[in-house]
Amino acid sequence: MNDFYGLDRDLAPEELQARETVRRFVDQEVRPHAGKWWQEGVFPTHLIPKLGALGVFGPTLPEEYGGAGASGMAYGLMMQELERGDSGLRSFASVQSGLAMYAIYRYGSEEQKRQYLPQMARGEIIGCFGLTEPDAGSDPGAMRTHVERRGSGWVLNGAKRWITNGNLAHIAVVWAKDPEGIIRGFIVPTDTPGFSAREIHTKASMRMSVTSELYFDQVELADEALLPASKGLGSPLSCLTQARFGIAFGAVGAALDCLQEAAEYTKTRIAFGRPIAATQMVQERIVDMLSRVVNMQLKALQLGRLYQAGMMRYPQVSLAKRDNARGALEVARMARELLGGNGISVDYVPMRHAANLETVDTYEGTYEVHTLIIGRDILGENAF
Ligand code: TGC
Ligand code: FAD
Repeated sequence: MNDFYGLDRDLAPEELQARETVRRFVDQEVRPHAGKWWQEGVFPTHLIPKLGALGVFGPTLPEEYGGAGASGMAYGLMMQELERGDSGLRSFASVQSGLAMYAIYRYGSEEQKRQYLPQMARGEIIGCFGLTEPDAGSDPGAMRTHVERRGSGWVLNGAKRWITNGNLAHIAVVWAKDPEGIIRGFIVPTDTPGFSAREIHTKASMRMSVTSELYFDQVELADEALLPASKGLGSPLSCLTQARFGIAFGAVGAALDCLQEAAEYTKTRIAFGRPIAATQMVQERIVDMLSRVVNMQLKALQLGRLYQAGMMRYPQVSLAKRDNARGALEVARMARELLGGNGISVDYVPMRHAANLETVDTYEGTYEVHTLIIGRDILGENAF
């Protein structure tokens, strides 16, 4: 059922190996505890060095920067397995790899890359990525956070909201407008005077993930904090493309976990003297879930191929992120229903995944934002 269309045949041995290694880790170290951690609202920080050793942080980067030179497909499959455990776990890795590390790799100086990336790959330095603000989410170009010149350095003022890993991070990659109104990226060590982070504790979704508000009050930065190659909104948006790619795969993992549990449950749950799996309506529901999963797998796989061929365009990533996040949410809701009353308990996986997927459907560009990115691409009209 996990591979109904035989798609594993298209994967290279090292990609299958990467997936199996992370799958085993998630089965042993995450799934038995995920409901408890989620309910308690804690992120399992003790797993961070192990995740580093598994190679899930920056796997596609060259070895000199701590990566493994892995394929995009291997990266995607690792994200799939992490999200089978919990979206919060995948989110941690997405932000570390696709957002913070990628921003430094793509826009940083050689010194910045050597200073941060190998330690980030090992999980010794944790990063977050501050783009969204209280009044600028879908439209990040409207951000207010800004820098001014002071001597040879910079002074940063403003605030960010909904920042994953904010209270865990040693460094924040912060996007701010320079005196000319151009968006630039800065590496801000979180122990810099004037930086503060406040964790958001009211979430009914992504409870296993740390989400924070960041405040910058006259934060003085050396010129070396600037990511020198960053210039304009396209810089942070290019990082989002990397993370959205991982989400397209991750959503498959959450959906597979729900499908698997629902199928098992319906085979053993007896009502009216027979397993509910032996009723036509339940079978239709399970097949509808499988059909969505296969659609999601096909999109992720083709996106992986485009990534490897260097042909991936960001509207293509938008379609996969949009449809796979929404597809997984629908699968999780259907699974929840099939488990009846048990479906609302964190003793089972669907409700936790469904609640998490509400965030996945929203962050990294909402369903509507991606619809408009794709619409603009194919119709040539900007409808934002
Ligand atoms: P627009 O004119 O579209 O773009 C400005 C420049 O950027 C280029 N560009 C991209 N480049 C690479 N990748 C992308 N995805 C890109 N999207 C746009 C574009 O070609 C242009 O380049 P140039 O050279 O012509 O200047 O700017 P706009 O202001 O119209 O943007 C609109 C929009 C909606 C596309 C964009 O702002 C957007 O994507 N909004 C959604 C914001 C978002 O996704 N935020 C996510 C924050 S991070 C997060 O949620 C992390 S969650 C944790 C986790 O991942 O687990
Ligand atoms: P808004 O932009 O206010 O949107 C509200 C509604 O209006 C949405 O339904 C949207 O689709 C709709 N809308 C907006 N514009 C249009 C339009 N033109 N046409 C039609 N509909 C429209 N951000 C980071 O920078 N870093 C992070 O690490 C990070 N982690 C996150 C973790 C969590 C748990 C959450 C919930 C969010 C996180 N985010 C992060 C922020 C996330 O990216 C934003 O929440 C998201 O981009 C949406 O922005 P918003 O919340 O301001 O909603």
